[in-house]
Amino acid sequence: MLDVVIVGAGFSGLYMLHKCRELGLSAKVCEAGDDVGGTWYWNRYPGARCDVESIEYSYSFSPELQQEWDWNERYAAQPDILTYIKHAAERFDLRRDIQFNTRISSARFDEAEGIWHLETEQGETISARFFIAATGCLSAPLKPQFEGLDSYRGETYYTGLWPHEEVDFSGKRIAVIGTGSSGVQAIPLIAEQAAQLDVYQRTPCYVIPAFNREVSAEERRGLKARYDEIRRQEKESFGGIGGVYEMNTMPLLEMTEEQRNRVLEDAWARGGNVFGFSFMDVFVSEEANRIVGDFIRRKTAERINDPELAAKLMPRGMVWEKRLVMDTGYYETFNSDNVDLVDVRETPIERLTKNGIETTAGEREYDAIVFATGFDALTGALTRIDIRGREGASLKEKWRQSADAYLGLMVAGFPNLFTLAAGPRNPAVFTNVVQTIEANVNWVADCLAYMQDGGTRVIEAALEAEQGWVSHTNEAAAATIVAHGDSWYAGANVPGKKREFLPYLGGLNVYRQHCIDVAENGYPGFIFH
Ligand code: NA7
Repeated sequence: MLDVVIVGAGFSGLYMLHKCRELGLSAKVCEAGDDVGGTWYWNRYPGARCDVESIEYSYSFSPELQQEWDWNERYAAQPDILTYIKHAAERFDLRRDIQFNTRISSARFDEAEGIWHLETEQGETISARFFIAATGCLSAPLKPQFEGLDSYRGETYYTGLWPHEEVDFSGKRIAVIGTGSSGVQAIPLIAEQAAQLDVYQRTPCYVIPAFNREVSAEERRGLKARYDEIRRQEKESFGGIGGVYEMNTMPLLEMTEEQRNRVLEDAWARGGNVFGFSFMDVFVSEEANRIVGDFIRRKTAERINDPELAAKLMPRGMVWEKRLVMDTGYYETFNSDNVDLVDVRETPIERLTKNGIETTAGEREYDAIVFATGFDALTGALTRIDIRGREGASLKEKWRQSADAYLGLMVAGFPNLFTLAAGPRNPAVFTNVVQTIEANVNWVADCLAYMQDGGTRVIEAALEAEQGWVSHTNEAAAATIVAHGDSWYAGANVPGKKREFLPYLGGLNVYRQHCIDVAENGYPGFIFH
């Protein structure tokens, strides 16, 4: 029997394994894919890249790794991130404890023994004292249930389950359904190959230019020289980013109009999340939110030649109500003759047919349909496993009522199960996720060391503590103006899922410190046996 079984070999699972080894615990990672990488293993669609500066979207726990690795672009592309994760796996000799091609189908906590028994799809049972879910927050792809889905005879692709072989769209008629981050990243590259590309848009997102570029050797040297400072600033920030560029911290509403325009233009010119996290009053002030929204709309309109098309592509809701999207050439793609927009709010999709897609405006034929339709975020990866805690209670059933978790790390009734930046009530999706992962892994490792020292074998979240944390996360969400939208943050994209705002919006800086305080104060809210 193992001390620890970790599910998932992405950023979080790999670091957790490394920490378990440091503690002298026997640990194994079970991974459904045939290699490491997690999100970056599965999401191989054209154009996939991170939207946090790579120098920051990377492990900080090893100064040596930081110094030896070269990020050649501001925002690394998926193949480069995957190469980095593979390098980390080799560098820390992690592969020998990873079992690939192993999808966990169920997990049962044996109360008498204090042991988790995990069952794989192949029928193997893996037992361990601790079950650590490193399953990712956006890792359960959603397949929309269009009528006739199975009758369509052309090729189908899901951005979150992209084939490993190169997909060639040259000369083909393609439909892309979905215009979140994945669609927005993939569309310009698919358009370059396709004879005809139709983009099916339900909700236009706020899209900020990434201004991705190469990072010169000299610039890299400069960044590496101040890595400690960059990491320190990340730790002090709301989103776990901000160390590379100096961000505006002054509320928009306290600026003169001239100042405001200068700061908005300046942040826009630097692009990506520098813009996204430069105006924190968008989270709390409708007026500030409208100013930033109008600014983005003005900039967006300048990028699209046809005003009628621009009107359809224009985002309308609150900024940050859905995740901001970073693009490279997205809107310009619509200026090409071979690209067309289908607004499915105007002409809804009725069904898929043998040859294509039928909307209320008629049928269009395609050689391939790309579904960029998102994920069952924050709960899906865990509820797709039949997880049973005390008295055989089902996690899926519990979360059907309310997706609760204490500190976004443990669930009452499910002893010795930790979730790493993977479940509800955790700030991960509003942050540089690698930083949240490190905060969670370090906390769990410290907790395991505490249990080793104290000779305790079982830890669980007390129900009252969980409810207290859930109330706190609800209050943090209610204190903003962005938590009411139809977003995957609130489960709105999954038919039948309870509508509740799942992430913690209090900021990674506040969250990290709170978790540290809980540990330093002897883990109030946790019960040890
Ligand atoms: P998202 O952001 O959930 O985007 C999914 C897109 O697919 C979004 O535009 C949806 O429209 C659209 N969608 C979903 N179902 C349908 C149906 N049935 N019909 C039409 N359109 C549909 O997922 P992504 O993969 O792009 O990005 C997820 C995160 O991964 C992202 O935030 C980054 O952190 C990385 P909707 O907005 O729901 O109206």
